[in-house]
Amino acid sequence: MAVLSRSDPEVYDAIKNEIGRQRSTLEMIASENFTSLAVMEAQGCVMTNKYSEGYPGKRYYGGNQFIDVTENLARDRAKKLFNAEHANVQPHAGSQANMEAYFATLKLGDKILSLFLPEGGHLSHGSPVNFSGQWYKIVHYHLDPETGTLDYDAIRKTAIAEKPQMVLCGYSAYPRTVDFKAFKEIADEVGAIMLADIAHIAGLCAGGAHPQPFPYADIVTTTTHKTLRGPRGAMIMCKEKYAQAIDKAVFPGMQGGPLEHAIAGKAVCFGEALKPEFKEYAKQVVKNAKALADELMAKGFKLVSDGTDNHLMLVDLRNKGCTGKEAQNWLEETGITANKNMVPQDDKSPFVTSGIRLGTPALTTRGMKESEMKEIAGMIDKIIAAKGDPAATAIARGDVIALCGKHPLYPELKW
Ligand code: DSN
Repeated sequence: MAVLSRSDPEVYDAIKNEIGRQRSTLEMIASENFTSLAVMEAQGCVMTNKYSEGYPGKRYYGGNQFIDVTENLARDRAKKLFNAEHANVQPHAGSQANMEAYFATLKLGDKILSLFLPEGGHLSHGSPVNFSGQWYKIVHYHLDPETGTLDYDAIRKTAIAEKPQMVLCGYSAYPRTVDFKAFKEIADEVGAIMLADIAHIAGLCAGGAHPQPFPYADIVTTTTHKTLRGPRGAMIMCKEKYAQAIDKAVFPGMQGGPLEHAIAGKAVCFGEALKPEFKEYAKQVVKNAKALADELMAKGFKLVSDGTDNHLMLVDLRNKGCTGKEAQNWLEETGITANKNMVPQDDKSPFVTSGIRLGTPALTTRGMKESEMKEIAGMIDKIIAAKGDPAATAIARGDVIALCGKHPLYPELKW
């Protein structure tokens, strides 16, 4: 960043400090990851200079011959990766992808059936403070209070009683495998569209570590930066019969000029995800999550659903005598980054919460395996037990720095 360091030292310093933070902390926010340097090179390129409203071969501006190459590569690779009939790689973010999918297939006021946000759903799945809760009628299904898992019979009964136009599966904090076939059967029974928002698990689906949503889903939305490990952004995939409506909803319906530098980054990410080593990464993410979950449970932590099948787990801290907010702060002081999270039947506010969500994608990208997960579970146990004690925090900080030192963020750069 030689040019930036001279032209804007303030921004340069902030970026340099962020590099230092990422190198010296354990990133356990389940929705975060580290892109490859190739993705970052593609995203930080001259394609940011270009206007390209429209789609490959049908643009409203001239000069798009090379932009078309990268957008076509991104679309074709996405289709191959997820066995999709159609892909639109222009959505800027996950919430926008959902908005565009609803806009393409529903009328304002139509009914969407989705998981309740405090039990693992997402704001854009019908929260009253989000556009989705204001423009559509929302009915929620709930996790089984005993098992903390999806109860497909109960979801089916709610669908039959409520007759939604859309049945939505896809979650921000659900640690178990999603049965897409069961959701499709429920949607078909009530004549609804089935939308799968696979933002969290996309990399696992692509890497063979979680079942794929197609051929069951009608529409699939996803971000590209979580387990999929690409640039920040999103995409929508769908059955051919929805392709035209989806494309129209994205442009000109909701967006203007696509971010073609981000689309170049998406193309590189999808290319990486098609390689055999991505399958190894995806499987290791899940193995690491299981190792971390098992070790935490062995140390007396209560996990929602008693474990995990995917990349994340929800720790219910009520038996540990602390809140999610306190745990997040104590962990952060030692360099372990995680987020407080509501747990089912939580009596605390979303700003306090009774749980923390932990994920393994970013640690896996750094090359960590089951033995490091056990070590990290031990650190988390000691940190929570010490309740912010300064001496214990200092020791844990040293342990985190030592572990980070063994797993460079970008070995190619010796970072
Ligand atoms: N904010 C994301 C997460 O952390 O799960 C979801 O969009």
